[in-house]
Amino acid sequence: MLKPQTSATRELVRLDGLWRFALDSADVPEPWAAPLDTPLEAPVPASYNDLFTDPRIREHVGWAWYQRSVRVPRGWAGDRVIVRVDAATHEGVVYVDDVKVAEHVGGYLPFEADITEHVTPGAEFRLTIGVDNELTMETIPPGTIEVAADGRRVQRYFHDFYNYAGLARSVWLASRPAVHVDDVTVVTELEGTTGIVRVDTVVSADAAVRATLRDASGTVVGTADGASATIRVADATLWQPGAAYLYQLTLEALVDGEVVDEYALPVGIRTIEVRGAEFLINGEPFYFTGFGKHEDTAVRGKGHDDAYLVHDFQLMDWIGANSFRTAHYPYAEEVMEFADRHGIVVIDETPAVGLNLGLIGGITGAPKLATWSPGTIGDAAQAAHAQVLRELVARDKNHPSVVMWSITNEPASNEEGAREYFEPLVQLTRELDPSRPVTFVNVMMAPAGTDLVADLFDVICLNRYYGWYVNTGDLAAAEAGLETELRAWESLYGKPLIMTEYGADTMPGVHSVWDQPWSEEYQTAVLDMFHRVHDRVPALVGEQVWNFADFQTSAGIFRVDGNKKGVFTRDRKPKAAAHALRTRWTAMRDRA
Ligand code: BDP
Repeated sequence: MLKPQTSATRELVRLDGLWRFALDSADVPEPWAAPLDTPLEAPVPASYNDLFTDPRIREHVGWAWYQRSVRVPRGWAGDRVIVRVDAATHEGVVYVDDVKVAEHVGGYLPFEADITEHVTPGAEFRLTIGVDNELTMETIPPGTIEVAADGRRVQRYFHDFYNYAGLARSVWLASRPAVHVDDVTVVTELEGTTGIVRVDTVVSADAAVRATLRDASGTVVGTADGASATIRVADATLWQPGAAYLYQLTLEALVDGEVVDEYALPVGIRTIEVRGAEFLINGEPFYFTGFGKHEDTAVRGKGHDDAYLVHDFQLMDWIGANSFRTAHYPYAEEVMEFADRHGIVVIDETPAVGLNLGLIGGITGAPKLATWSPGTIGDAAQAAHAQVLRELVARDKNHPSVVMWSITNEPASNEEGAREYFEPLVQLTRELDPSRPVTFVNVMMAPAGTDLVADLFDVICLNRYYGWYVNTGDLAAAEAGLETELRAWESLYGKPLIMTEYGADTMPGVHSVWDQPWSEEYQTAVLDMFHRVHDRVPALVGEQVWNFADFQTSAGIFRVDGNKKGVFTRDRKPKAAAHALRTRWTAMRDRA
């Protein structure tokens, strides 16, 4: 599904702003059927949880309703009218007046509906969007719902970030010609200095296709006719990490020689290859520096915000980072486009996090459950996971910044059944996109030798907490343990390894001359210890610190108003470790 845009043949209205808002209630069985009778208004885009002071809203489990009236521009007569929801977490339903027009499961990917038959150009309609935040053993990510003694439903989940819900990204009203460009897949290759741009276009009906490629100054560098086209660009300027260059591809659908639709797409010419234990971008070994991030800010929750987008990328540039992972779900498309324009490399991750039921054991006394079984993560979750992969690749396949798919974070890859679960999903990812490597993020409890799936992947990502969850405060033991483990991965697989998480919770302002957990000095010392080991292990081709910034989690005694492993605070102030990272990474950047 293509992102809506304005073009010579398309128009777009952003429906962001304040919407009427109400939690689902037995008193109003059909909230879409009339104007919502509610004192509450909620901004779109934003998660709703932290907006209101009422704890029943913050901890609500189930449906919530957003509603506003929308006028269809009168000039849209003759065109199709589309409603597009960039994300509804975790399930969405859309009504136009009394008619249900769309349903979608999966909280971090877009969906749309053609509402032409239900609206009139020039007239208003009532747009109601329901969002359901429930996580079950059939959803990705998974969760369970418990009923408390007082009858309240309580959502439990196995991942370490708050279950923010709502309309956290934009909602759009779009026009599109009846005969239109429906999809396009762009793959680039290099022959010497010539860029090869392969363009596969899908049109909605019988129409001819014309593709035109322009350079950044607008000069036409190639054209091609047909749904399957190849454009050769002599002396191509490459899309490079830290030096983005984008061509502009314009696709036209033609009927009887007349242009009926136009759709434009930025194109970065670059190649990705895994060779032995190296990760190559444009044929050159690439070393990832940067972070696992989150979409997380105060008040907005996971609500997309262009100011934070710009500021976060500024801080990543300041610190010398060249990459990030979209931990632990697909991010807003604005983020991906920004990375395209600014040459930041992205590991694009699905929301398949928390597929590891053993992790809920420990001192809570909860029984350890088998992760891969019919009653836990079974066929239904696997089908949901496959659907998320289809939608993620469909959405993000044309971003030059995306260099690899991460299909899951920290699954129970050491438990029986893991291979049966993952093998078809890896296969599916390769079919959906043969042009990019596929990875998964391995958890510390499944080291080389006990992990059952790592050989299925091109690159092995590791989250390791030596010096924090193990060898706490003992960095000598931590250093030895880390090196032994990395050497084992290196010799067993001979594939590139990336340290996708390492770090330590840190309260800004806590200081110590000793190796004292939670102090700013200790966070720096843990990172320094990892870096000494990274520099000794050739197969290690990247380091992404956990996390870019502090972020909110569910309530728990291991967290202090959220996870404090940020190198920046939640409001983006640097902790001491930020300066140490800056010294290392800017020096690496200057050498590259
Ligand atoms: C890893 C998870 C990440 C957590 C982190 C932590 O991948 O989501 O936030 O550990 O404990 O297990 O800080």
